[in-house]
Amino acid sequence: MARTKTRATAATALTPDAVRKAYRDMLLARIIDERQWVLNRAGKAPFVIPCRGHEAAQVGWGSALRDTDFFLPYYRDLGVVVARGYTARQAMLALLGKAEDLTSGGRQMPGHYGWRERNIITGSSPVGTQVLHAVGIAYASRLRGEDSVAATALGEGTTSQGDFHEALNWASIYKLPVLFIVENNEYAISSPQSREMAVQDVSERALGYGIAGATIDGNDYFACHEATFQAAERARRSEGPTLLEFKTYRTVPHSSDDDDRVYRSREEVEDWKQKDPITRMQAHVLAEGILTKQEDEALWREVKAEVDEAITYAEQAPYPKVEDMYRHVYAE
Ligand SMILES: Cc1ncc(C[n+]2csc(CCOP(=O)(O)OP(=O)(O)O)c2C)c(N)n1
Ligand SMILES: [Mg+2]
Repeated sequence: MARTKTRATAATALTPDAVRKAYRDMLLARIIDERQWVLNRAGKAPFVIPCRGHEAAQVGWGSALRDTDFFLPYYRDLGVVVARGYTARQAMLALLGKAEDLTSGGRQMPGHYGWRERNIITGSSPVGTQVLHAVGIAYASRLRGEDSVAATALGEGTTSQGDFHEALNWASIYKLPVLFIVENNEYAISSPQSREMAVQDVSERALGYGIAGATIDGNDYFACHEATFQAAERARRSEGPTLLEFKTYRTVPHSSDDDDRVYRSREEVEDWKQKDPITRMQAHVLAEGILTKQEDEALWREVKAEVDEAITYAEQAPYPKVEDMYRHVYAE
């Protein structure tokens, strides 16, 4: 199937309410992210893996699917889980390893999102394992005669792992209802894309498997949402998997343990900050009259207050009890 390249904003039939929610989710992910970083620098949170810069891509794909679909995000995908209903409180409880943490009762590293009720499947720390899990889940949906789609995300560096190629091969042979979503931020920690692969666009890899592939402007919420929605509809019609590449950039280091000054220039980072997905969405909602300037300012205050409250709540929440150490480890 042909590979397409989309860089323009797609015309979508989203209601003003849906656009407002998407903007709010992007903003919530951003503010949670910024505050988590501060908590790390203050010595309160051991490890943070930021979503900053990826919000349009993440909320874009996270909001384009149905409740009955399956979500296999990767560690950077805070925006995806926020779009599925994950709250600031849940994010802070997980970050601080508190007992009430929804994803693992305070046991997992931050960024390992799992939420059974919302069909969010937790990932493992070796990159790319979720891609194979998504294919297995899509195959199971097919065998059960359901019309659900499994969507998984990964970084562009992870497309050089064997798991990714095995997953695409199998999914393409059986035309499984699975979406492979690559959030291409040009780096795998310190390795630039040119050291990860010899192709310009990750979507070129779709050709080798005979499946649909597209490169999308990953800082454009509407383009990411539309591409995901259309790919999911094709999958539901048994037309096979799609490899979507969302070109974006993380404007901060890989993790709280990384120093990006050693491998990329400040000019490059500043250049990408000028293309910030939230500023772009904000310009859209104001220009379209979806929010007035006053309503926008009120929204930012509301979201910041929500995150402040979540931090206070999570800091006061109890840690898991020692007696609970083996819960969820052995059958009970
Ligand atoms: C199999 C494996 N190799 C290496 C690592 C260490 N590691 C964690 S994240 C990462 C970079 C992945 O880059 P990319 O796929 O582009 O995603 P990004 O972090 O840029 O979003 C690496 C090498 C790992 N977790 N698992
Ligand atoms: Mg990357």
